[in-house]
Amino acid sequence: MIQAFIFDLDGVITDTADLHFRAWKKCAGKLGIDIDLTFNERLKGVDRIGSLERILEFGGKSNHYSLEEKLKIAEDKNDYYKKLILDVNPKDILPGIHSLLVEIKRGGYKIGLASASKNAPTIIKSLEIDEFFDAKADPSTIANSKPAPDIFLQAASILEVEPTECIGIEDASAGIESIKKAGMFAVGVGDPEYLKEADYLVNSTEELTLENMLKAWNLK
Ligand code: B16
Ligand code: MG
Repeated sequence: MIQAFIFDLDGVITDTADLHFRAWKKCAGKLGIDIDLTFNERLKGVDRIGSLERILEFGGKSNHYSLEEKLKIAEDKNDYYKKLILDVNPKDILPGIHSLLVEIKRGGYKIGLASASKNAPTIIKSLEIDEFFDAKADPSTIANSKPAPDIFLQAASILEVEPTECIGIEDASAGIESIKKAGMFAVGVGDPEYLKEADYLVNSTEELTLENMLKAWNLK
């Protein structure tokens, strides 16, 4: 039986990808690297330092910076990103997500968060949906980021449920891989081209309902 639903944040609950992109574009520009929205797809669900590594590789500058310098660049990006998320408010919740959280809670299921973002707790508060979450995995305590299963497993462990009793919801291919490796049922939101491994796929958050997800799980 399903006991819990574990959500990714960026791309599932709200769309912070554009804000991450603006912050990275500014920092990458200072390094002489120009990134575009197509490249940005490769940063979704990837943690902060992992994102910087991908940007440097894209710009052919993988070996140009020391670890200390990279940490400073990542810190600058985060300072700028934190300014951008000051404006986040309940209107930024993606369509259908608030009613889905209400529906899941009414159904008696637990709700967890498995975001790679260290800013996730702040964003969840700004969206005014903190009360729905029974557990939030802490990415700063996780050894291996997505696509490793660690973050989804930590959320299940805090919720005190087995991974097989969880449905994970993700928009990024690294995230779907993470859910599958954790042994959970994976719901993908977005482009089938990137999310081939999902057990159940919808085009947008509006199509996510408790009934559809449980139906898909029953059919698996
Ligand atoms: P931060 P998710 C991810 O969020 C973003 O998709 C990714 O672009 C970002 O680099 C990562 O969080 C880390 O975020 O720099 O705020 O710690 O999709 O896992 O909710
Ligand atoms: Mg995401």
